[in-house]
Amino acid sequence: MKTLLGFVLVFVSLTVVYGAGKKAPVKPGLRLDFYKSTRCPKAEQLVKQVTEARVRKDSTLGAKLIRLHYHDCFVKGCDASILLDTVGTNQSEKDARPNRSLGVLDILALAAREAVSFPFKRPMWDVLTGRKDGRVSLLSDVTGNLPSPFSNFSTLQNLFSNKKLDINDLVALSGAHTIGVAHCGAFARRLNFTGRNDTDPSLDPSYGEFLKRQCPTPVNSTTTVGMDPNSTLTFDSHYFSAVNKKQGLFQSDAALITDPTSAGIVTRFQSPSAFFRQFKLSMVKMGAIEVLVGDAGEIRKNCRVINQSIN
Ligand code: HEM
Ligand SMILES: *[C@@H]1O[C@H](CO)[C@@H](O)[C@H](O)[C@H]1NC(C)=O
Ligand SMILES: *[C@@H]1O[C@H](CO)[C@@H](O)[C@H](O)[C@H]1NC(C)=O
Ligand SMILES: *[C@@H]1O[C@H](CO)[C@@H](O)[C@H](O)[C@H]1NC(C)=O
Ligand SMILES: *[C@@H]1O[C@H](CO)[C@@H](O)[C@H](O)[C@H]1NC(C)=O
Ligand SMILES: *[C@@H]1O[C@H](CO)[C@@H](O)[C@H](O)[C@H]1NC(C)=O
Ligand SMILES: *[C@@H]1O[C@H](CO)[C@@H](O)[C@H](O)[C@H]1NC(C)=O
Ligand SMILES: *[C@@H]1O[C@H](CO)[C@@H](O)[C@H](O)[C@H]1NC(C)=O
Ligand SMILES: CC(=O)N[C@H]1CO[C@H](CO)[C@@H](O)[C@@H]1O
Repeated sequence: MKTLLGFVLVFVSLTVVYGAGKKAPVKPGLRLDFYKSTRCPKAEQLVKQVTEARVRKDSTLGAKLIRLHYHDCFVKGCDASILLDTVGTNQSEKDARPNRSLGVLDILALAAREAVSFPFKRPMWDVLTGRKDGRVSLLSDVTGNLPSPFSNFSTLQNLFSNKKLDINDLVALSGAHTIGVAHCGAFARRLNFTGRNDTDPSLDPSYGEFLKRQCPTPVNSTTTVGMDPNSTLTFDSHYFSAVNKKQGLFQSDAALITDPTSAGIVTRFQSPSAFFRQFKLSMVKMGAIEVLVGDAGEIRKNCRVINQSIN
C-alpha cells in the first residue's frame, strides 16, 4: 500500500479514463498518452510496473480495483472523489455502506486495467487520460446512484440510464462479476426468501444449497463466496453461463434474465468475443461519466484530500 501511495503522489492526477480508440465517443480533453507530453511522461509505465508487481503477490487486486473504479464513476463521475477522506461532518463517498467492502484505498484507477489485464499479458482495453480530480465527495451522493444487489431489472436499467448507459452496457459491465468475491450478507436473503428456509425461486436450488453451506446462519460478516464459482480469478464469459443457469449470485445478476432484451444479450455474451467487444466499449462509456477536463477540477496533490486553496 505504501509503495502504491508513493506512486499516487508522484502521478499527482489520479484520473484516468478507459478508451478503445477511435470507435468510442470520448469527451474533448481525454486522449491516449496524455502524460507523454507532461512532466511525468512515464506515468503509465510506472503504474503498470507497480500494479503488476502487486498483482503477482495478490491476484484478487484486479477485482478490487475495477470495482473501485465503477463506484467512483457512478457517484459524481470518474473524478477519484472516492479516494477523498471524510472532512469534519461531511462523510465522504468511501464511508458509504456499499464501499465498506471495497478494501483498497490509495490506489490509482488506472491500475484496474493493468491488474485485470495482467493474466492476459496484454492490455484488455485502452486507457485515455487527462481527467481532473473532483473537489467534492459526499456520502449522501452515493444513495440513489449505485444499484444494490437486491435491485430488480427496472431499477438497474434506470440507474444505468441516469449515467447514459444502456442495456448493452448494463449487461456487459455486470460481467465484471466474473471475478471477485461477495460477502454473505449481499445474497443471504435469497437463501431464506420468505422466512421459511426457502430458496429464492430465481436461484438454482442446488446452487442455493451450496451457498447455504458456505453461509450458515447467523451470517458471518467476514465470510466471502466467489461470484463466478468456477473461475473467480479469471476474467472470462463464464458469468453469463452462470446467470443463464440461475447461478447468478445476486438478485441484480438474476434480474438480467427477467427482461427479454437483456436475457438475449446475456445469452449472446456467453461467447467471449461478443462479451469482450462490448465490455471494452462500455468501459469507455463508464470511464467518461461526468468527467472533469481542461480547467475544471484540479490536480490533487494528495489523493486523500482536496487542494487547500483554489479560486
Ligand atoms: C449492476 C449493478 C451492480 C451491483 C448491484 C453490484 C453489486 C455488487 C456487490 C453487492 C458486490 C459484493 C460486495 C461485497 O460483498 O464485498 C460486488 C462485487 C463486485 N463488483 Fe459489482 N455490482 C454492480 C455492477 C458492477 C460493475 C459495473 C462492476 C465493474 C465494471 C462491478 C465489479 C465488481 C467486482 C469486480 C466485484 C468483486 C470485488 C472483490 O472481489 O473485492 N460491479 N458488486
Ligand atoms: C461540506 O460540503 C459542503 C458542500 O459541498 C461544503 O460547502 C463545505 O465546505 C464542506 N465542509 C467541510 C468541512 O468540508
Ligand atoms: C423494482 O423495484 C422498485 C424499487 O424497489 C419498485 O418500486 C418497483 O415496483 C420494482 N419493479 C418491478 C417491476 O418489480
Ligand atoms: C429464516 O427466517 C426465519 C424468519 O426470519 C427465521 O426464523 C429462521 O431461523 C431463518 N432460517 C435460517 C436457516 O436462518
Ligand atoms: C429453518 O431452519 C432453521 C435452522 O436449520 C430451523 O431452526 C428452523 O426451525 C427452520 N424453520 C422452518 C420454518 O423450517
Ligand atoms: C467468521 O469467520 C472467520 C473466518 O472464517 C472466523 O475467524 C470467525 O471466528 C467467524 N466469526 C464468527 C462470529 O463466527
Ligand atoms: C460449476 O461447477 C459445478 C461442479 O463442477 C457445476 O455443477 C456447475 O454447473 C458449474 N457452474 C457453472 C456456472 O459453470
Ligand atoms: C493542486 O496542487 C498541486 C500541487 O501543489 C498543483 O500542482 C496543482 O496545480 C493544484 N491544482 C489546482 C487546481 O490548484
Ligand atoms: C475502501 C474503503 O474506502 N473503505 C472504507 C469504507 O467505509 C469504512 C467506514 O464506514 C471505512 O473504514 C473504510 O476504510
